[in-house]
Amino acid sequence: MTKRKARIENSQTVNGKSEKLRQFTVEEKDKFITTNHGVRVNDDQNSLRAGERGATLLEDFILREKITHFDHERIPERVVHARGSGAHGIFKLYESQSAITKAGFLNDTSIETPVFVRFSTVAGSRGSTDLARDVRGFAVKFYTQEGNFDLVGNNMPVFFIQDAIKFPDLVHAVKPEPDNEMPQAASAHDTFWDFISLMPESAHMIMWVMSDRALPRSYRMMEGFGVHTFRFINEKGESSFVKFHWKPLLGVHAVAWDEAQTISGKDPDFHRRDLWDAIESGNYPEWELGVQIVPDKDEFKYEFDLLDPTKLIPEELVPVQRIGKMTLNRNPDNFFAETEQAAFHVGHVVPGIDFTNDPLLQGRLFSYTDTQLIRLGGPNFQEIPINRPVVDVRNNQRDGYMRQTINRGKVSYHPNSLGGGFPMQAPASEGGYTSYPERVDARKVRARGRSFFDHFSQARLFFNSQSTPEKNHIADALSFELGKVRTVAIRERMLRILSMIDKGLAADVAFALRIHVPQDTELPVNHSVPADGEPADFDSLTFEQTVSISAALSMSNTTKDSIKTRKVALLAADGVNDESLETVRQALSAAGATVELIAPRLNYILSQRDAQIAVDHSFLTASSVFYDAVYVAGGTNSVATIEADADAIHFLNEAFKHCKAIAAHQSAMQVLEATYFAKKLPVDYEDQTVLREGIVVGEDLAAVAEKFVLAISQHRFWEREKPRKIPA
Ligand code: HDD
Repeated sequence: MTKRKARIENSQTVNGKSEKLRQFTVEEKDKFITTNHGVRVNDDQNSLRAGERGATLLEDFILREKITHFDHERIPERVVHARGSGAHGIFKLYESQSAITKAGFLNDTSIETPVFVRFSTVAGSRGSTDLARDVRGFAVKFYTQEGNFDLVGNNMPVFFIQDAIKFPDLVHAVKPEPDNEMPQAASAHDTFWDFISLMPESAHMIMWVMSDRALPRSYRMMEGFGVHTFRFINEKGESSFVKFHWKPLLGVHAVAWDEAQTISGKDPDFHRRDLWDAIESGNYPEWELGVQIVPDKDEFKYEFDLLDPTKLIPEELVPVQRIGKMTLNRNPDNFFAETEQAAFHVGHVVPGIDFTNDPLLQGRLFSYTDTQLIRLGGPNFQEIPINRPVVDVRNNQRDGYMRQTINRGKVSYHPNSLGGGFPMQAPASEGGYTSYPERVDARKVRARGRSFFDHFSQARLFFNSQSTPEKNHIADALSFELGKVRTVAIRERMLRILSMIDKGLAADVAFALRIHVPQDTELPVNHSVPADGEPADFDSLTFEQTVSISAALSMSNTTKDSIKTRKVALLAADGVNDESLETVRQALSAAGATVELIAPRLNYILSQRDAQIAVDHSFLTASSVFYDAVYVAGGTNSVATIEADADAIHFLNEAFKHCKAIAAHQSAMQVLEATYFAKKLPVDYEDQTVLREGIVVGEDLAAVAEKFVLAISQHRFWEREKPRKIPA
């Protein structure tokens, strides 16, 4: 065993990071208030004055200190991904990956590696809504025994641009417009689509962002991707290419766009709350880490370039192997100290993981440290507790703002003799990082390879792989976004681009905008030029595809076998039939759902048997958009009250509109009949349990519950959306 391996094995701890954070964590219970310098404060209500009605004295060091600290409480928000939520957890490996990587945490199945994860939206400010149509950041910091490895990914496997030099342009275009700072957390405006319509390389990513992937039901129900191709290096120094994936065990699910907009108003913290509540209630979110491995020799095997971040590797070509599981099991103690100050960096790698020449990745390697210098205020941000590795940090870097470490001795240089030569360089056998000695023989150029110029094939692959409702959602999203664009020429340019992806899609959007798909307009030129000359027309740059449909790209093929952690609303009022409420509630809870009772007023309702049943929300504070499904309990008086309550009927109509499972006891049929959708559904509600398009009604409560659980597990009945559109 090498010394490096021994070091890793000897230092296994179960969440060693949480233990280390504890030394920085304070509790105030039974303690006196003190100043920042430890002096106990006798009066925290009154400043020191020259007489009861007199001016405040400059000498009041307690007042001065408190106000000064307050005045400096804010730091710059992240320039992108400002809005986010974090959680602690662990990563556990299933099987050693030593054949392909020497990374210690991917070699030893007995190690539990602590992680800190931050999910985010990209465009909005820190206080913006969670439900914006946007990419989600999925950043994971692994505190490994060989230092920190950060996998700074997104919930989409590709990106808008191929070269980091375009990143500031992309972000300037999508952020609120600079003259009036509108709109907040939205891409539906002129500058974004102006830029996109001039950047054909963004076509594939645009398909993802206009799809329901941009509207996750929960952070816990979205995939994560490292996006770039990275390298794995094994002990022998052999390299393979790797793409990283996170696969959520609850499946990949989304909300409807209309629903997202309502949630944004009713609970802009929807995703943050969902993550927090799930962890607090012990429903720990889980993802499997997947890898797609491409042997070094296959670098040029595919019709797309592995270095192009606007391309994915279809799972049909290279399957995703699931190699371990991440569980998030602890909420942060302090949002600012942990989530806000967490500093991620694609350049934080450990031995066994290395970069490729993807030009987007290469630029990111510069950006992330640089941004922390301004955001966290100086070069010692790695000493902030959340950013510290669990292993020792030893080097000759010194000083700078807010330095915490007290380095002893005279020596802060290497080589030295006065310090005995320490700290010393680590050979690879001792875990010293060595870069993959990739052979490079090239001329310096500002140009892209021709292999980067097929912008439409994978956009088409994505679109063709979607189910019909998913395709409709993409067309609707584009119609919405381009409908908010004021400049007609931008709309037309986008339609021309869409027509390169799918003529039907372009026609649908053109119909909604009531303009024609321009046939003869030139496509926007590529502003980048292939290294070997002028770009030819786009058709000649379209390479033949080996995969035309990829099942993994459609959310309709995701896991739909559980209702764990799904939120279900039970509607009832005084006089509710006890069995009709409790049988369904128990069945849902037993299947892992979170069930909440909603009534016209708060506190409690009285059942038929005179039991006081606790109410979680009234119709005033609840909304259908907070739930995945809704059930109407029976009982004559309860049913009559709910039927007469406009908010309850709106609740049901809205749930129907958003394609959710709806159930009712047979005796509550009249409530359903008061909705818009009763007229739309060709359902025969005879005295039997009916499951059609996600609507379950019946007398037999056990059967209703069983079918309802099945319906909720399907997530949504998108098929009913177009043919049975209702006002709500
Ligand atoms: Fe980035 C933050 C993901 C391209 C520059 N990025 C940031 C975060 C995520 C990503 C998840 C938030 C981290 C956190 O929670 O603190 N970024 C990506 C992905 C990209 C990508 C998946 C493409 C594949 N990013 C990208 C480029 C650049 C940046 C090309 C610059 C050249 N990203 C940044 C940044 C941020 C950032 C400005 C803002 C805050 C931060 O880094 O810490 O440096």
